[in-house]
Amino acid sequence: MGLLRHRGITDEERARLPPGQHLVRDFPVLHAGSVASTPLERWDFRVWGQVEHPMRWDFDELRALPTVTRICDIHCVTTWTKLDTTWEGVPMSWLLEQVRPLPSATHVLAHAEEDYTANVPIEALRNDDVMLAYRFDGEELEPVHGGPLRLLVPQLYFWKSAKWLRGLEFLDHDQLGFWERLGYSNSADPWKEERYAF
Ligand SMILES: Nc1nc2c(c(=O)[nH]1)N[C@H]1C(S)=C(S)[C@@H](COP(=O)(O)O)O[C@H]1N2
Ligand SMILES: [Mo]
Repeated sequence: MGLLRHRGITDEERARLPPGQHLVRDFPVLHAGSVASTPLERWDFRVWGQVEHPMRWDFDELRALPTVTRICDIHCVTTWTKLDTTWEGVPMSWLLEQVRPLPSATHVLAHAEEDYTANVPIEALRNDDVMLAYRFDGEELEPVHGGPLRLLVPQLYFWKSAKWLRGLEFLDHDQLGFWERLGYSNSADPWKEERYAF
């Protein structure tokens, strides 16, 4: 057992652990498939579907958009929780103002490299911490953690936070994402311990 494990956990930290979760101090890496490596010259980010203003940004354009920094806790369904993670990127509130979802829009399907997808209700995007994240802990987001860009929806189990994000599709219905089709919970609220659909 490493030194960190002996340091234990404070009452304040314990109170921030959703049911069935344990605290980690490192940053585990989890994904299906391989780390994406699309050259930045060919990289773009698109928003389409049930929106008034579909958008497309290349990498430089995306990096020139307004930014926000947020500190939040993240919870993986495999039971690890990491507290006080610092992220920087484009706030979802700003993006929603730009693209203007149509009244018919109810859900968003996040599209990542290699056909990874994750679905979230639009309401879940309205939380203040939600962003298109490209920096972590004051550094460029590492490729293994989803760089150059990942979705961050920390209120839901972390599989909804798609790494190597390439686009958001606004839908007038719900459509299950990669893990949701494989039996993970659709709603994915860690505080309700919504891990699996069955
Ligand atoms: N593109 C993509 N994003 C993904 C995944 C994946 O397999 N592919 N796995 C999800 C899962 S299950 C978790 S727990 C987090 C892990 O992020 P991390 O490796 O930065 O800790 O990424 C999520 N985003
Ligand atoms: Mo996960």
